[in-house]
Amino acid sequence: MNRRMLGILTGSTSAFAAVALLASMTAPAGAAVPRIPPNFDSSVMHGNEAEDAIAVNPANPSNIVTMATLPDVVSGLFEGVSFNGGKTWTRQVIGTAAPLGEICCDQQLAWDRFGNLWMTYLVNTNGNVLVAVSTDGGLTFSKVAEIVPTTPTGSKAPSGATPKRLRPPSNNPNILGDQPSISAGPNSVWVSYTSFPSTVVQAFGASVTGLGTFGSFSAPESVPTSNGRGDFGDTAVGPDGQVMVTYQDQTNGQGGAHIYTAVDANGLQPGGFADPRLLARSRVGGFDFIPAQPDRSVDAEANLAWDHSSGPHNGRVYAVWTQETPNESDNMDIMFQFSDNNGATWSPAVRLNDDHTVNSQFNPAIAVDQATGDVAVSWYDCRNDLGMGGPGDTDGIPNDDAQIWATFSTNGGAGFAPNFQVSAGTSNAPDTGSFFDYGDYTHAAFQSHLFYPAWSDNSNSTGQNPDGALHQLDLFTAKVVIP
Ligand SMILES: [Ca+2]
Ligand SMILES: [Ca+2]
Ligand SMILES: [Ca+2]
Ligand SMILES: [Ca+2]
Repeated sequence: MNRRMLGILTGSTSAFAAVALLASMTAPAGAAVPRIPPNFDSSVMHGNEAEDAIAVNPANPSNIVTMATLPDVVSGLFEGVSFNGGKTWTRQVIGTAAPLGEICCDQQLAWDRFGNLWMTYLVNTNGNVLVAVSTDGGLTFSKVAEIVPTTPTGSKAPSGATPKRLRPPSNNPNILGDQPSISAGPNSVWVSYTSFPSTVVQAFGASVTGLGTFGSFSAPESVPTSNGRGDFGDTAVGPDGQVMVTYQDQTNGQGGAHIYTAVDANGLQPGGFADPRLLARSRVGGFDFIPAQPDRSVDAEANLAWDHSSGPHNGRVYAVWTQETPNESDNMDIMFQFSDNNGATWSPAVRLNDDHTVNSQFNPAIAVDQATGDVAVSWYDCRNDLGMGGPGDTDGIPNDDAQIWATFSTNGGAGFAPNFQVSAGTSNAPDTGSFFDYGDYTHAAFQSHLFYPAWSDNSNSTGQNPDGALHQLDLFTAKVVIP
């Protein structure tokens, strides 16, 4: 019924009208727009913290862990650990040497139901894809896997494909994994990544049976037909252990991309991924430059979240991605779809950002609350930067200042709440003095009605940024209570 409703609403109305109508279904007229939640400066650290990861402990939703790449230093990640929902933090830099390795970048996090916090990352010294696990709420990590990306026979690099990792590995700059992502299901954990130079999407996983109890990681398997045209992917694990990856086929340039999903229906059992299915056609390329990310650029940043909550939408998988309308207009929007049949068919794409501007929304993050089945999405949003001053504009230039906005659905994605502002301040990536801008992605975590978006912020809205005067980025989050 929900999918039929979506079809009707999107069939004959503009995307905006559809979203506005959908929003009105879940928000009675006069419903209060959520107030901006208190913002937490998680990093309070010199230099820029960008490209952020966050996870929340299913067993203790006040235990959150944040991580950021450090583009200004040779190696290491910022890590913040909170046991009180972000009020106070244990802060450290990890991965500057053994045993985790000299971490370069591309860290992502996933917390499983047993309490294991999984992390994937890349190092400066080789092109491998690594996995570490924490069993103490994020305070310490142990390296548990180091996978060597493989190259299928007959592979050929597409013209102009360039790894987008922060820096190439020192020993083999031409053979490497890039853009890894990680996801935990009920009884397994999976990582997918792009293997360069063939730009094939590969995935590997392990069974998980308890806190600190898990099997060996599998050898990487390649997604059929992704060879030569897969990058900027994401990973999700379903309730029955099935695994989905998503990726875009345009690995460079600004022109646009097809976004695909592919499923390994039985996960860790023998048998690999089926042929990919087309999810959407985006006009966002692999390196699509916008005023808010003028040096780093953005990709379509397709991301997945799979409901294994045992609730009414158990088994539904959600996808978000970035559209640009028209091409090279910098009018980026956040699109949303879902599937009830492992990606065989998808609901029509609806636009989640409900602004009336032609400004950029980019780097979407999606998370399912596995306690309730609710779904929430956050993103960087330039809607309030018309270049005319005011709280959304730091410099009189339109569309280059970003805030964080979000929305949520309590009915499986049939309707969404009106968008609400999460960041108290307004950030400007060109002011950071860093080529990395906010990085390639951000993340959000959602557990037991608590939604924690993570983002990079140089507004210094909390007054704690040690480089506030230099407009360098700190890693922020906020605790958003979803009713
Ligand atoms: Ca484009
Ligand atoms: Ca837009
Ligand atoms: Ca501006
Ligand atoms: Ca900083």
